[in-house]
Amino acid sequence: MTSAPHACPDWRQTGRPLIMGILNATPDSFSDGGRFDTVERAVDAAQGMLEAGADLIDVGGESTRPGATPVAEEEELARVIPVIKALASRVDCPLSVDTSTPVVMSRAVEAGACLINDVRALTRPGAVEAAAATGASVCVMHMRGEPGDMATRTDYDDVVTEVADYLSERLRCLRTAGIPPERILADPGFGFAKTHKQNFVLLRRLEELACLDVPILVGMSRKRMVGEATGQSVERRAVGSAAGALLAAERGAAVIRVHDVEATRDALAVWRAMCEA
Ligand code: 8Y7
Repeated sequence: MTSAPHACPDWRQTGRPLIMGILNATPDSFSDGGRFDTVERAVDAAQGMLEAGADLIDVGGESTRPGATPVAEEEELARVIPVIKALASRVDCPLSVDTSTPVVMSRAVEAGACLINDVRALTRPGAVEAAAATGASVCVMHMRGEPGDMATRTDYDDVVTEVADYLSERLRCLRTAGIPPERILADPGFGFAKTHKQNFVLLRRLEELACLDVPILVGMSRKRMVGEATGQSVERRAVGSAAGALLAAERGAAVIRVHDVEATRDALAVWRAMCEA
């Protein structure tokens, strides 16, 4: 299949929560297949997620898991750009790039991405300018510190207010840079510098983020908050994650970032059937 890369939708008018499938463009430590192998597997994985009901695919080359080692810019480019190029020509859906690095943002959009998903909310030097210059959509997420130290930075008076205040400041910055409202998403950053309880307070009160006046993206998939609630290991968290997706959808989430697309799609289908009855 060859088709032009997909444009992003207007996130404010999707009419239903969209499912963003997670694609890790990180080398498989058990395989020595090299880059080509990584690209082919990424295309297969993306096609599988689309068949299962994903609306868009998020490609990331840097692990943001707590304690992960940072990836050099050249390495991040080498991981992410070939995968986005391959997906843009062979997979029929909008593509997102999970990065905080300005040059990766520019190159990924050139390669076919229409959304920049930045867990650091465009705080690296030059990131706002680079993102604005691409004309792509952006998702700004709340966190504190860096993946290495964020576990200790969980002192909030009121986590919901403080997350909203932070995001509100970042949104002002995006608007000042000229990024139009239909291209902006915000994310409370489940699991990033939050305790178990704070994550669930954020989920319960997700509707309060409507004050930001931008669509909300959430990512809880397979995270520790789901593991602690269910007692399940990371590979057995699909059901718990789908339950989390449902609770977020009910509280107004516009985009849900997940590993287990089929489980999420079915959970959302049951919720929508109820809504439409
Ligand atoms: C999130 C994310 C991760 C999230 C957004 C993981 C890249 C950790 N989590 N992006 N990225 N929101 N927007 O477990 O919650 O997937 S990485």
